[in-house]
Amino acid sequence: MPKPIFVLNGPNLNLLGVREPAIYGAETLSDVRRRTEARAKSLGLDVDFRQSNSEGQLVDWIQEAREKACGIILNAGAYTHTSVAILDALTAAEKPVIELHLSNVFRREGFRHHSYVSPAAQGVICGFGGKGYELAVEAMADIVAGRQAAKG
Ligand code: CA2
Repeated sequence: MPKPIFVLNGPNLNLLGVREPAIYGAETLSDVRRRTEARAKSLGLDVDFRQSNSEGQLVDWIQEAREKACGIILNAGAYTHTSVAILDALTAAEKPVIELHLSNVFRREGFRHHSYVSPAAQGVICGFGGKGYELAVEAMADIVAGRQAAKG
């Protein structure tokens, strides 16, 4: 088994399924975790799924990924739109990164259209709710196996 994919979730995502189902869906973060783990297992991969409301904790986990992960799937939540620290950590990690959002951020407020994460990411998935986590695992499986189709 290769190193796990770190699936990192940022602030307020622990509220999934509890508030604002019209935007983020009815699934809880535990539901999303289960479907992510199942998809990874079906592809022969392992995931390490985490959530924190703290920017520094996310930076620490991204640093940890440099040694312990084969890649990083990151839903940085609102830090996506504010955090140079997370961008710097992702760049330093030298691992494949997929940026992920439940909602289609481009259909929402203008301040969500800019991402500090995107320059460090191989690709971005948004707008597919919890299904996006499965899509991200599939894409990461291809990247890790050297099968990725496009290079940006
Ligand atoms: O669509 C996404 O996944 C976001 O990363 C979610 C962030 C938002 O700031 C980004 O622009 C897009 C917010 C996560 C908050 O999650 C909640 C879930 C349920 C209830 C309230 C907040």
